[in-house]
Amino acid sequence: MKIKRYYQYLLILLFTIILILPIGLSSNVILFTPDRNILNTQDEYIDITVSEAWDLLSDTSNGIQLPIDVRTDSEWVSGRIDTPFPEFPRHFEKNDIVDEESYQEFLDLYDGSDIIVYCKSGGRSAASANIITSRGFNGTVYNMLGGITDWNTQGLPAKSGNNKPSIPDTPEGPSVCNIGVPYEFTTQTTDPDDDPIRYGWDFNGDDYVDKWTDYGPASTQVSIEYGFVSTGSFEVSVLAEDLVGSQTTFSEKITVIANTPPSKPIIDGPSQGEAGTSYEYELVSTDNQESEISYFIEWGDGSTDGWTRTLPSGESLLISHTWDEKNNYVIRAKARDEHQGESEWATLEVQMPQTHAYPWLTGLFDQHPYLKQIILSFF
Ligand SMILES: [Ca+2]
Ligand SMILES: [Ca+2]
Ligand SMILES: [Ca+2]
Repeated sequence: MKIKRYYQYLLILLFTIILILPIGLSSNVILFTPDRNILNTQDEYIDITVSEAWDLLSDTSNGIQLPIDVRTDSEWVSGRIDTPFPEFPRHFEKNDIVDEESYQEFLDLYDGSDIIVYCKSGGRSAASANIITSRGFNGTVYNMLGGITDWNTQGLPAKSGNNKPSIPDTPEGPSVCNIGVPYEFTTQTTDPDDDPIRYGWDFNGDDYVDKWTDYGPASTQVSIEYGFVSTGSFEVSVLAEDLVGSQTTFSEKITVIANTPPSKPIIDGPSQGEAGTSYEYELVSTDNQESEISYFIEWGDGSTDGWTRTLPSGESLLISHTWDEKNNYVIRAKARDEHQGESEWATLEVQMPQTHAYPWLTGLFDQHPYLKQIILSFF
């Protein structure tokens, strides 16, 4: 009975803790900013001064905030705030935030981020912040009071006008790729304004960007991974775009062959025999690009013949080998096409249970294979 009561107390204690815990937590959830009396929740935005914005944007240890300029295109190009990477300014016009269709684009870019909207003097940014928060944005929304006008008055860093980045360096990357495998391509460029840059890659020579990198600092080597999905010969080039949206033309092109390696070879030949006797094996593989094929064979006894001469796709290679010691061996063979695409390894197990003691027997056995079976059965 005593033990039962002990458990009852324990249960009551547990329930009490479970009941009290959320009350304790919820008292921390509602945060007040006493000086401005604004609730810090996701359906309200927070007004901040330009120097508060600068403190947030010049320091990544207080989190990453993305400044978003909501003024018109021409205002944005003529001048903008200058904050260090990765908290550099982006442009998304207020009218495109109001429009429900283009607002989806805004969400694709910024939902889940903490953002600081700004405009010329704070009117359009407040309206934008209001719309963003009313539409269920994930992340904290700050509105920069006084806009870029206050920012400039306070002497905070800004940039005016814009110059195009330089055409990116000719891409560096492999000249042959096996399809379905990602390969790395790299380039870099400079920007006269030292703006953050993103790179648009064209992987099929049609002068349309197939893949963009994220924005990164200028004058830094940037790589991208790409795997070709079909075979053929492709021209690869790259362009650069700075944060203002100014684009270069495409770089010089490099040619990449997208290849498939030959099929895993078929090894055909005896799987039993005797040491000291030479046996002949037939190897065959095919290649989708009808490439000439070379073979590499390991005989399982530590010896190899290296890469063989090349043969047309689908044509058999005849090659023979003698194992000196009686043992079980695994023959391994792979095929390679003229683009250095290598197949998987094929294997064949061979048993050499007998030493070749009487050479004259070989000739006899060749003529009468059943004799060999009979004699071997005695051992
Ligand atoms: Ca920050
Ligand atoms: Ca620029
Ligand atoms: Ca393209």
